[in-house]
Amino acid sequence: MKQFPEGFTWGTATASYQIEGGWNAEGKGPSIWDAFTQTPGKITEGGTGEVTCDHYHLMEADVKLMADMGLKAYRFSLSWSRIMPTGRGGVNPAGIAFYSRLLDELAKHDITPWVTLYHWDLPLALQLELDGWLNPVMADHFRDYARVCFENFGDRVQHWITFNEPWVIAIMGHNNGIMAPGRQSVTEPYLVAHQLLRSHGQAVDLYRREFQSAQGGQIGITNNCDWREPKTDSPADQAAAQRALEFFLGWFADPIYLGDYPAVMRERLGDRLPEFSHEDRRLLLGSSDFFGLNHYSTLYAEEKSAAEMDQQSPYGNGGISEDQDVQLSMDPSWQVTSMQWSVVPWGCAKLLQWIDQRYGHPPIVITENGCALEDELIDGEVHDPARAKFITGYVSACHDAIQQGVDLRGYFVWTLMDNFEWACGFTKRFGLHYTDYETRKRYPKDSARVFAEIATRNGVG
Ligand code: GBH
Repeated sequence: MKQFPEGFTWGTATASYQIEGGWNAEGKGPSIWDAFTQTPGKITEGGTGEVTCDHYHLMEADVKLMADMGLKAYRFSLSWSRIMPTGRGGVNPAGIAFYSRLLDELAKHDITPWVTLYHWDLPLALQLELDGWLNPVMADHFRDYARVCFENFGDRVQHWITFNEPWVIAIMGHNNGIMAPGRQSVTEPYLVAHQLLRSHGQAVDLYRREFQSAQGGQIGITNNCDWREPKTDSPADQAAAQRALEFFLGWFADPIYLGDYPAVMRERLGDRLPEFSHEDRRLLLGSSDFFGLNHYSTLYAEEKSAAEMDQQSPYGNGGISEDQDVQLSMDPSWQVTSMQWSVVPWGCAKLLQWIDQRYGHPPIVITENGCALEDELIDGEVHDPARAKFITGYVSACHDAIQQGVDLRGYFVWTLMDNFEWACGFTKRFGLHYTDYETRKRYPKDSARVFAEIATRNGVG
């Protein structure tokens, strides 16, 4: 039996647009995801987040699910346009009241909240009026929104996350356009990433100057990264894998831990990569109290020029591949999930090591890990043995990394319940609870039991 360090955090995670529903309830303004899902052809089978798990109306029951599993930590995100309907100016009292009730409910069940300020659902007004994250003024608006959150919720929140996965916002929102706001450009991703980093810096600076000493919490950012394994041991492939990781995670983590974008990005992108002002750099350096990591998958990386690259390769997810000269691929022996992401637990251990070494042994928290697989509902229970195996495999890899000296502090499984999976709509099943969207009922899964057992064995609950 593997034992984790005392105080290790075990939790589940969700995001506002994926579970809340209540898309226009009680004064909520529209977000870019409300607009995107209503655009024909963007979402598989035309799904939207209008109702999804109806968490906005079933919140108490959902918190009870967590309590029944013995979970002690819950990561969720705030919907900016529920709190500020047009993103700036007026506050919606019903939005504040909702999250306030959620926090009280969690406290009642002794569940520690981890609160993400932004998980992709930008108030639509800010996109229409300001071009969203392309506009440098967004850092001011994000800071003002963060202030509203710290003021109203900070007395009950000890763990803040500014952004979830800026890489997805930049690449999937502004390069391949699969996600809202659906833009397709090779210059915008680098501009957007820059404004996201600046906005993060502003919010952290505000928290530290005006709230941290009184409220005593921690604040950080969550980045996503899949592992890149050199396809062969040739120096060229090793360099390609390293370059791919720097373009993926280094893009966002280097400015925070090392003070600037990776040199390899500067060399290859030239003017397309913005420069930080002296002030931005000062605010960014050291601006994360923990290293938030979402990790799902692994791919091989090999050196290939843009001209030689297989343009049909489905793995466009490594960033803008022409900028990297890296071809991604999969080993035929690897298992894949329903979303075609590979299941490679050792990739998780290797990535944790890479972060540990590059960023000087930071405290790391895995804020998401999980898988989409088909489940079977029999007699009111969901059978998902493959997911239970996935969770056991990745948690073991985390344990290996800790044995090797990595300072891993927590693990959040994605997700608490099946939900709206962005561009994939409702077709994929991820989490701990199967959701029947017709009856809005949730059913327990095998994997939920396995996860709860691991947590309980480690002294939680
Ligand atoms: C997370 O992002 C999101 O934070 C969450 O909202 C979402 O529900 C969850 O994932 C599940 O999708 O095709 O092999 O190249 C995950 C970010 C980026 C991870 C793309 C996997 C592609 C793997 N993902 N990456 S591959």
